[in-house]
Amino acid sequence: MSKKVAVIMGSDSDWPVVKSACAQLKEFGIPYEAHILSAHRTPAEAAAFASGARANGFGAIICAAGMAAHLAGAFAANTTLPVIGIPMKGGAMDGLDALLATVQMPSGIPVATVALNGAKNAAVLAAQILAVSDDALAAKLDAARVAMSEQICAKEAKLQQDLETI
Ligand code: RP5
Repeated sequence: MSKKVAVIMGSDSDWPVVKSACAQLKEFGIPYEAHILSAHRTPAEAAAFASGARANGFGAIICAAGMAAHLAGAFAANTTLPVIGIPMKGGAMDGLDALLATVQMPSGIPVATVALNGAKNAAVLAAQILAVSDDALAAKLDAARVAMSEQICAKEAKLQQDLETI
């Protein structure tokens, strides 16, 4: 039975961005759960979820939050599963505050932080973490890389064609 990924967001307002992480996990065939849990508004529920995550079959946790973005750090404080933080754009600083709050963790409690609104990369990184012990998933990741490479090669060929028409 493959491990699940937990996709946690601090607010339903994060969902339009976070859903692309769920879509990517689904594309890889990775079981996942998505939940709204807040480090500030539901701290006890967030801590309980993080504390029980390993026993409940999760292998990685994605946490998306904006502004005073303590969600990923609060999860990392309560589990030794890998935690991937998505700092969300928005607010007065347009995400710079969330980026720093997510990435600047104290020594010993890491959060692997992706780009602002980097939901797809969060899912790919979670997949890569699970693929360390899952050869079938590793093969899917390899196939995705090949497909990506082919797409870029096709775009390069089209660019060279367009250049001849200038
Ligand atoms: C964070 O505050 C959430 O993750 C969200 O990105 C931001 C704003 O939340 P709402 O006020 O839209 O619920 O905790």
